[in-house]
Amino acid sequence: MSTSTCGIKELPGGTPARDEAGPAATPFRADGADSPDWLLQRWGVMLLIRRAEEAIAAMVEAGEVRCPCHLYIGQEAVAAGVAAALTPSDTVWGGHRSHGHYLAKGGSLEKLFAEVLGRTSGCSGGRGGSMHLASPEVGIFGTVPIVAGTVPLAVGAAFASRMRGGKDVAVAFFGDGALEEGHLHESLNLAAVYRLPVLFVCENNLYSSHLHWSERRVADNLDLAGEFHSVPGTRVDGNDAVAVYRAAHRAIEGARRGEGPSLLECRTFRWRGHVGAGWDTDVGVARRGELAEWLNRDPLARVAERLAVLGVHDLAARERVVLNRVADAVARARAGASPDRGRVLQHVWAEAACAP
Ligand SMILES: Cc1ncc(C[n+]2csc(CCOP(=O)(O)OP(=O)(O)O)c2C)c(N)n1
Ligand SMILES: [Mg+2]
Repeated sequence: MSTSTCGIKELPGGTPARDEAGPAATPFRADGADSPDWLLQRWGVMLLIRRAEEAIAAMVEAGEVRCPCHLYIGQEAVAAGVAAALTPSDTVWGGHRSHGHYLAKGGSLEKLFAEVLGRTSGCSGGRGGSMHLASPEVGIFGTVPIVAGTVPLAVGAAFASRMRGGKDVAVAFFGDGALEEGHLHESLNLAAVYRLPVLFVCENNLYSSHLHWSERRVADNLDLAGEFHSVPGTRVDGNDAVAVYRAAHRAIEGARRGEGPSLLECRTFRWRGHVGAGWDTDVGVARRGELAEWLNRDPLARVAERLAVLGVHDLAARERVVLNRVADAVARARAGASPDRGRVLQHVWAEAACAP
């Protein structure tokens, strides 16, 4: 086996192992996901995520945002592709790198900026910051920085959906590092035993902080992580929104029909450092030089290429609309109030625990 510079192990002869990798690898098909409208809509979601995060990066660099921010830039096709397969009442659960999941599921842009700026108008009242996003009204039940922390909660939500006799599916987004947490495997098993409607989405960006997967594992086989627990897994090119959507749609509709959980390993790469606005480094440690190749696999450019083949070339006006939306939302978020210091213990203790 060899490892390509983009970090995907290749079989002899250059075939990527269990991967649909490679620009434009997904064939055009006569389904909704190859209509200009669908592609424009997904491109718009990905662009919103990217421009929103660039705005956050600028505020981090300026010292205006003080909470740790883990940027999603480069991974947008995963959130946008999966969200396209979800209904408003399906639930989404995330981790420390979840701005994209929040926006793709329909979370308010202004409330995201307000949250990272620590304003009371933030989606968690300005108390949570970048890593604690919630917006139950659009199905975002929580993002939590404890690695894999929300995965059992997604299984619980799927259990609740089953007990209510509903059709809602829960989606747990987590990274490749999260698959090293024991309770993630307990979650896979419980979901399989009860055939729960949950999709486990592993965003394998090849690194856990600055540690490459090959420093943490013997084999490149995260798509098989559920197999021992009887949860089927699929590896998909995570920079291809169409491929992600098709795989997620298949799994989610199966879960709705009562066929149980599945796991999607989406191969992707973050462009920025593990935390903060810098490019490619974590605590001063640079990665292995893969970034240049992954910049060429830009998920936005790949949708734009598909649109061009369908005759849609000029995206500039749409780009301006998104930029203006982001600028307006930042301005409104900045104008919000900071939390009152006297209320710092509010929401910390339950009433009964405080009672004499
Ligand atoms: C239980 C736990 N252990 C360790 C950490 C410190 N930590 C924060 S992010 C991270 C890396 C997670 O990597 P991965 O799951 O691949 O997600 P990525 O950052 O690549 O999106 C670690 C180890 C933590 N927050 N929680
Ligand atoms: Mg990772």
